Amino acid sequence: MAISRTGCEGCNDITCTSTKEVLSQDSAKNVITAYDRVKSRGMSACLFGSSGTCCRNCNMGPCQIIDGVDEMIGICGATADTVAARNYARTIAAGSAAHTDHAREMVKGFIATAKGETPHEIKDVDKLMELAEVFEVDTKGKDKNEIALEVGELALADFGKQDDKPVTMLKRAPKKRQELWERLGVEPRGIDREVVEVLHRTHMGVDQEYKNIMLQGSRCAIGDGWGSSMLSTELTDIMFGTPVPIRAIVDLGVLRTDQVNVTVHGHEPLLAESLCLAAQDEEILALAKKAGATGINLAGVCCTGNEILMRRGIPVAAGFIQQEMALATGAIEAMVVDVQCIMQSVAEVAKSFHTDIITTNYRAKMTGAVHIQFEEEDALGSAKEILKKAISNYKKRGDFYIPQESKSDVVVGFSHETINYMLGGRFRGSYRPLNDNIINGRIRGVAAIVGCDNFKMSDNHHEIVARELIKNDILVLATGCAATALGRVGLLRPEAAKEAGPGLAEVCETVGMPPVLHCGSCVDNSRLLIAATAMVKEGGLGDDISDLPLAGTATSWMSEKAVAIGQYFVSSGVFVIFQNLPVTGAKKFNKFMTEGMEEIYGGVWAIEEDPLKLAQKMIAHIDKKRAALGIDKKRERVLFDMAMRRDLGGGGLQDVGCTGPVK
Ligand code: SF4
Ligand code: MSK
Repeated sequence: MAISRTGCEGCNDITCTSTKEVLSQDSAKNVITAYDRVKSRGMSACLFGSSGTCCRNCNMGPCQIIDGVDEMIGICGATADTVAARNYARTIAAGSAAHTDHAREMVKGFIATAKGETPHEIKDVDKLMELAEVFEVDTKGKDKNEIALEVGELALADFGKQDDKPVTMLKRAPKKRQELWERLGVEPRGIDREVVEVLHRTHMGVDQEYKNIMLQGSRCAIGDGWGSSMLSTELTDIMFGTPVPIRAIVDLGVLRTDQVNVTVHGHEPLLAESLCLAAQDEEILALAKKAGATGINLAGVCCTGNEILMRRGIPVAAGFIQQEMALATGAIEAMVVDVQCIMQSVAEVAKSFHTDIITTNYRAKMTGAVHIQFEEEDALGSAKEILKKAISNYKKRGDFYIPQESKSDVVVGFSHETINYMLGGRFRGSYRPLNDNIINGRIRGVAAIVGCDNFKMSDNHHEIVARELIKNDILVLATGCAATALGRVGLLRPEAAKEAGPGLAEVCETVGMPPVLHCGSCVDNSRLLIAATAMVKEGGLGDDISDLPLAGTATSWMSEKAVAIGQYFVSSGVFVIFQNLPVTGAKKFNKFMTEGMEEIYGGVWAIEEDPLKLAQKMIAHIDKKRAALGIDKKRERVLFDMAMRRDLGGGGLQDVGCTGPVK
C-alpha cells in the first residue's frame, strides 16, 4: 500500500513554522516525510517492543513475554525482568558503541594532526596541558605537537585496554563517586571491552539476573560518558578550539538563494572542519562564481551542525526532525553525511530534486547516494572534491522555496570553561558565583535538556519543558538536537531572560547570557559531567554529583545513544526523566530502574509522558535536593547590589569573545 502524502494537512503535531511552510509548497508536493509515514502506519507501536519484553536473542524465539503469565515466559525460561534488562543493556551498548567509534575517529584525527598529517592544528594548548596532566605525560622540554602525540596515543590505548585498571579519564569524577564505582565494581576497564562484555552477558544463557545485568549496563555507560565521549569532546576542543560564545542563526531560513547550499549532517567534525576550510579556497570560490553563485553556503544539520555552529558560528539549517524538510526546500545542492542519525529516507527525498546525498564514510553508505570517501590524510583534497560535486549541481536547481523569515538569532558556545569564566567574573574564573546563586536561591537549580527529536511526539516538547524550567528559575543547559529546537524558538538569545523567573533573569541580565545555554553536540554531554564535577569541587552543594540540585531529560528521545547518555548520568548520580522507556513490561526491573537505582547511585530514572508534568517532576527533584542540602528556605530573593553586579558582570559575553554581528 502506498504511503499517503499528507503534506501539512492535519499537521496538528507540527508547531514549527518553517516545516509547515516548506511542506505546503508546490515544490514539495511529492515529498513523503516521516510525518506521513507515522500517520500512514495506522497502528500503534508493538506493545512488547515498547515495554521491553520482546526477545530475539536466540532462534528458539522470538519470544514475547507477558510478566506474571506463566505460559508467556521465554522458551528458555527467561523472565520479563531478564529480557527487559538484557534489551536495555544492549541499547546502552549500541549507543555507547556509536559514541566510542566516533571518539576513536577523533582521537586518530588528533594523532594525525599532532603528526602534521592534516590541515588542522593544536589550538587549545591550555586544555592540552590539562589532559597531559590527566594522562601523566611529562611535558618538560616538549613542543605542543609532541605532547599531543603522547596524549593521543595514551587516549587511544584506553579504548582497547586489557588490564583491569579503570580507564584514565575516570579520575576526573568527584572522589566520592570514584570510590562508589570502585565499591560497586562498575569502573570501566577498557572502553571497547565494556561494550563487548554487555553483548556477551546478554547473549542467550549467560547473565540472567536483572540487577547484575544492569551493573554491566552502567559500567558500559560510564565508559561512554567519562571515557569515549569525554575524550572526543576534549580532543576536538584542543584541535579545533574550545567553544566560546558566538552569535549565529538557526532554522531553514539560513539557506541562501544566491549561493551553493551544502549541508553537513551527522556527527564527526573532522570532515565538516575540512569543508569549512575548503569553502574558503580560491579555486572553489572561483568555480562557484563560474557556476553563477556568489559563494558556498555551508549549513549544519544535527550534531555535525552543532559542532561547527559552536566553534565557527556556521548556521544550522535543521535538527534531526527537519532533515527531510531541508531537502524539501529544493535549494540544497548537496547534503554531505557522515555517521549517525541520517535517515535513509533522505536519499528518496533527494530524488525529487537536483540534490546529491554524498556519503563520506566507509562505515555509512546508502543506496541512492553518491559516495566520496573522506580521506583523513588528504582532508582538504576530499573536501574540495565534495564541494566541486555540489557546485556542479547549482545550475540544475529547479523550483525551490526557502522560508526566508525562518531564522532565529542564537548565542551558542557555552563550554564548561566559558561557564566557569562568565559566571566567575573577570578575575576569578570559578563556579563560586554559580554555587552562591544556587545557595541564595536566585538560581533554583540546573537542568539538562539533551538529545533528539522524535516524529511520534509533537515537535514542541523541548520548548514546553524549557519554558517551565526557566520560569521557575532553573538554568538550562542544552545539547544536541534539543538545543537546535530551543534555538528555533528563540530561547538561546540573551533576550529570552525576560521569560525566566526573577532570580534567573537577574543573573542572566547581569551577565548578558541566555537562560538556556547551548553546550554542544550530543557527544558533548560530557561537558555537563565536568560542569557538575566543578560545582561539587567548588563546595557548598554537597560532596558528590548526587547532592546537587540537578536534573536531566532527553525529552523526545529517539536514538540508542540517548539511553546510554541517560544511564551514564544516572550512574553519575543524576535524576533523569524520559517520556517513555522500554522497561514497563517488566515489573521488578521497572521498579529497580525507577526506584532501586537511587539507593545504589543516588541518581535514578523516571518516566513521564506529559512534557509539562515532566518539567514539574524535574523541579520537584531539584527542590528535594535543595531541602536535603538545607538551602530550601533561602529562596527569598536577594537583589544584586552594585558591587555584586560588578563582580559578576566582569565575565560577560563580550569578555569571553562573543563575536560577530548576527548575519
Ligand atoms: Fe526466547 Fe530465551 Fe531465545 Fe530470548 S533467549 S528468544 S527468551 S528462547
Ligand atoms: S544528532 S543522537 S538526533 S541529538 Fe546528535 Fe540529534 Fe539525537 Fe542524533
